[in-house]
Parts: sequence; structure tokens; C-alpha cells
Amino acid sequence: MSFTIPPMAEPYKIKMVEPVKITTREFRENAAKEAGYNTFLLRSEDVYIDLLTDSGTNAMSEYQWAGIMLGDEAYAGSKNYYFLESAMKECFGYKHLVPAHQGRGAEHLVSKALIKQGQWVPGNMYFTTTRQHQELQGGHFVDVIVDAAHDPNNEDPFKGNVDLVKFEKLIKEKGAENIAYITIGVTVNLAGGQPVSMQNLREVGELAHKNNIKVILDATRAMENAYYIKTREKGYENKSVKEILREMCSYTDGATCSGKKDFHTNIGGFAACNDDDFAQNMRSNVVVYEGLQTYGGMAGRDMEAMARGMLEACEDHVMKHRIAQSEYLWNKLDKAGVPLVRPCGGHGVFVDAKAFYPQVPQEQYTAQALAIDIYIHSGVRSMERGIVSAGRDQETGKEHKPKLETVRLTIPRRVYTQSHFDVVADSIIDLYQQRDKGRGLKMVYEPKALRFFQARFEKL
Ligand code: PLI
Repeated sequence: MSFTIPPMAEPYKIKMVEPVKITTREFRENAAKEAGYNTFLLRSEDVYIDLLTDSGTNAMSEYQWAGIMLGDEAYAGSKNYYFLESAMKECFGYKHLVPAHQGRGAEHLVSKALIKQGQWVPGNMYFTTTRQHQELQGGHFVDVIVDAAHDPNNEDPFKGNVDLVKFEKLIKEKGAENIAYITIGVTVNLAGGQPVSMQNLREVGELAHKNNIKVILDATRAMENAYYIKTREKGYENKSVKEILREMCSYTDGATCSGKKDFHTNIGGFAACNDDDFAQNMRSNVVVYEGLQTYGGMAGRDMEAMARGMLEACEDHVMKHRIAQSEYLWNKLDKAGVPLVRPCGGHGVFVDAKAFYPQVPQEQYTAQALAIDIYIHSGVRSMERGIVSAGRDQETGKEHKPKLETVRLTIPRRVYTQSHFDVVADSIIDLYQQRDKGRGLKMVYEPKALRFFQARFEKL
């Protein structure tokens, strides 16, 4: 069964442009070396097409930019906070909003409120900042995603689903009282932007609540997930993204959210929940770590842009175009035989680096090496999502070795046109034709936390 969304012309026109720099291969070789072969350490102005991330890199609409001028920068009780609160209730349906400067700020508040030292925190695959905050609070992350998620060639339409057998086994083995909560990422970033089905969310909610365990949604790309439910799950084809999203949230107790993705904003985030005591706990910490409970580290204008972006992201055609853009790039690469995580995910195209560079072992940072080669070859910046991102086991100190060793070509929303994606595809196809030249890397500097951001490498 194919779920392909046909190519779709941009549902917007361009009002302002930002020039990009076209560089030579020699220039990029030097820039890569100076950056320690880490695409995070490149200067943005040395990048031609920037597919590092879809986080904070999106183009806001005129409605959002107009909202920026309505920023109420009062320290307390900004009108933009109240608008954000009403937009969150309309889109997500939670009772309480706790604003945060971005997603990881919200993860900090939730982890602090819910995790006791030594507790287990299951989730559908780890996410870097989420697991980091869980571990900082003394929690142990446990992956309970379906096995299909770890297999790049498995075509299951809902590879983000929680494996209920794994989750139930964990409850039995550890005892429900030793489980802090379960996190469900929608979509699952490190699995390749793969969605979770409504049926799975419902069943996870039932199992968790039967055992008195809270369900926390990582709602960072929840609108994309809702669109996948609309197009892939029976019974949802005639429902709106907003109706689907509200139903998704109804099976959960709260959420963390980075506002920098689906809402097209450059900064922002929030935590949300239904329970009064949980909200009170987060509000007492937000003033210590983020800012007052009515701004949480954001300017009033940022809250306005985020609220407006949230409402826009619930419009079905916005999500349709979003997914169609990813699929356009995915289809071009797939047709040329470039190995990819299948099926195409929401926020980007994930190249299977192990299959692209089979001669480079994972210990030599296969995906990191491929990401920097893509930059040197074409000026396109991508991101490693493999062994470097996975980091080390907090107890043994050994490197986690994820089955998926990928390079993420992440698609900022409304920023690039189809011809940019043609350039990206053509240059990666060209590199694939010379794939036998690929060499590995050696890590020469490794920071303690979230090492992928700042690690430095040398070519072997
Ligand atoms: O970058 P933040 O702190 O606003 O959000 C953290 C965060 C939480 N959950 C998920 C699923 C994310 O994807 C996420 C951030 N993602 C980044 C920066 C990315 O490049 O994918």
C-alpha cells in the first residue's frame, strides 16, 4: 500500500528573500576541517542549503510577523500569554499551560516534577534532550518502541508505535510505582520522523492509566503526526488535523512541546497538563529556571507568533504541503537507489548511512562522515543521527550503538523551493555514485553532555 502524497506547489508566495552563498569545494574542505568535521560547528553563512534542522529555521507567515508588532512586553500577565493559552487549549485541549523558552526547558520542568531517583522512564525511542533531562533527574530511559522502528527497510506506516508487550513487561518487571511516566514522541524524530497511530495512543493510554502511570506526549511535531493519521489510518480521512490532534491529546496527561518546529517560530516551547498539582509543581520551577509563569523565557512577541503559528499549523493544507515537500525529495533519492529510511518521515529524509558507506564501520562514525562529505561535495548541511547523537550509557560509559545510523536531511518549513530539493537530490545521487571513496572519522574531542553538538573529529 502506498501512502505517497503527490507533489504540491507551494501554498504561499515569497515576500522577502535571504541571499545564500555559493562556495567552491576547496573553500568547503577548509571550512569542514575548521569545524572539526562536525556540521554543527560550521558557520551558517558558509552553507548553501541548510538542512541541519527544522528547529527554529522555519519561515513565519505574514500573520505571524504582524503579531510580532503586538508584543506586550509586560513582565507579568502579558496579553500574548493569554492568547497563547487559549490557542493551546483550542489545538491541544490541555487544562494548564506552562510556557518555556524551548522544548528542552519544558522537558526539564516535567522531568523535575515527575521523576524520582532510580525510576524508569519508558519511551518510543530516545530523544537526545529528553533523555538527558530524564537522566539528570536520576531516571533511566527504556526504549519501548516497536522493533520495526529500528529497521530502515520496514515499510510499516506507523513505525513510531509503542510496543505494548514491551511496555507491559516493563511494568511487570519493575513495578508500576517505579515507572515515572511514559513519553510518546509524535512523530518519532530519531526513527526517521515516523508517526504513531491513534489506535496505539489509545491503547498505551489505557494500559498506562490502568497502572496509574502518566502519559506525556512529546508534541513537538504533533500536527505532522495528526496529518499522517488523517492520511494513513482508517476512519480519520474526513477529520481535520485539529480534531485529530485533540483526540491524540485526550489519551495523555500532559505534554512537552518545542514551538520551534510545527509552529514555524524561531524560539519558544511549553509544557501542558490537566492535573492541578502537576501544573503547580511546574509553575513553581518555571520561575526559577525559565522566567515568570506568564512568559517562561519568551518575549511577548514570541508568544504571539507561537500562538498564531499553532493555529495555522492546524490547517490541513499547511501540513499537506509540509509532508509533500519531504516526499518530493525522498522520491527523487529513492528512484536513484540512494538507501533511505522507509517510508518517508515527516520532517526530513533520513539517509541510511550504513548502507551508503558499508566500508565505514559504526565505530568510525559512519553517518558523521557522510554528513560532512555531503557538505564538502555540495554545500548542503545535514545532521548525523546515529552513534554520535546516541552518546554513552550513563552507567557503563560505553557508546550506545543504535541500529539506525542515519544522516538527516531536515526540511525547514516554507524556506526552500522544489529547485533547491532538486539540487540536494542531484548532489547526493552524485556522491552516492562515488561512495567507495568514503572514509571514517576519529573523535578527538568529546563533550560530556549531548556530545553531537560540539564534538570534533579528524579524518582517518
Ligand atoms: O530544541 P528544543 O529544545 O526546542 O526541543 C527539543 C526537542 C524535543 N523533542 C523533539 C522530538 C525534538 O525534535 C526536539 C528538538 N529537536 C531538534 C533541535 C532537532 O533538530 O530535531
